[in-house]
Amino acid sequence: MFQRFITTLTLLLTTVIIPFQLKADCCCCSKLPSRFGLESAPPGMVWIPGGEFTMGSDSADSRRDEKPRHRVKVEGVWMDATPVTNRQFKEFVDATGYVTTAEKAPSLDEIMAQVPPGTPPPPPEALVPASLVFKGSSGPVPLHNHFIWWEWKPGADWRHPMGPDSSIEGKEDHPVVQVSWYDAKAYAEWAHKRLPTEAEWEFAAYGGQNDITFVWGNQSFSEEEPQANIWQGNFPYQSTKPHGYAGTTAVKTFKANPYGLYDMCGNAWQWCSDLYHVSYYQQEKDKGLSVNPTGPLTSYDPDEPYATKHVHRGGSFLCHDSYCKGYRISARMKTCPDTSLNHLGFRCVMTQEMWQQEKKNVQK
Ligand SMILES: [Cu+2]
Repeated sequence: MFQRFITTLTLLLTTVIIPFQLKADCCCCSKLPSRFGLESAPPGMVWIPGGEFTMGSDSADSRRDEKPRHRVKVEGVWMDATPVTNRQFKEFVDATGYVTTAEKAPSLDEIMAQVPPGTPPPPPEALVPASLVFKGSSGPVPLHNHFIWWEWKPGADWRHPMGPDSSIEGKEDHPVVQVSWYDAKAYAEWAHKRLPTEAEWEFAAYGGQNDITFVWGNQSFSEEEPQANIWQGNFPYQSTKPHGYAGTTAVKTFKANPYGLYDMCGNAWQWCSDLYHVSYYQQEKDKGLSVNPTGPLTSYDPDEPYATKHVHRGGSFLCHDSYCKGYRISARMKTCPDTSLNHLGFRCVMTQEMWQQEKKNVQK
């Protein structure tokens, strides 16, 4: 159940990574009364018209999983104009008492039932609520091992994104981070929305201009006049940004794309509903035009072949050209659904049908 422990186990035991089957723990019920009034658009959401586009990239920067480019058609959908903020997530937690994955201690039995016989148990101090926090490095490091700059930190959660001594005070309008895929999904259900599919997300990020590399166009990132909150300086040890490398910025700090979407690039990664499979795009291309794709049926990441992962998109304040260039529109990233990190959040979508239903509920 606790995929996030793959990381811990990898760190602590340097052991074999094993598959965990994950169950969604849903806290919500879709038959709640409408949370909306009679507005003509769902509050805080913008209409993404839908259409046909070319998904993926075969540019020199693109990775294996972005290829091949293939044709996709998506239906129009309402999308949150910004990532879900700390303020919004708090409303959800206050209303439901929801406890996020990072706030729950994993059980030793659950872990041991899922590791190969003979695997030594993790030390008891690892079996506490904890999450992954970026710690950087003190100097240049090889960029192929991300365990160097991430730390499993007890007490890190959405209210304490960098660990127990940190807080979100003054960050009410920052994207919520340290939320697992399950947490994001639970929020979406409570809000009568859902997570976007990867195709919906990418279509929306283009803002109607399918031939661009970055949300702002084709010009490279400018350190002098930054177009988004990504890493500036030398990754992962030296940030030249005035606010240091510690984090997120308030949503809407940078310009919206033509659809009115903010933070589709940098700041915090955003969970999508799809599972991750490295050859998914090839499967999609083989099918011909793909209509409203919802992702592969199984997950496969060659980096961690036994892990089940979901996709997230958009890049974060940690993205840099020297490492991932993950802030390109077509860039894909993947994480286990019960893992949370201090650079990973989400936004939601709502179909026209869901919105019509909300309005009917109000009229009743
Ligand atoms: Cu990145």
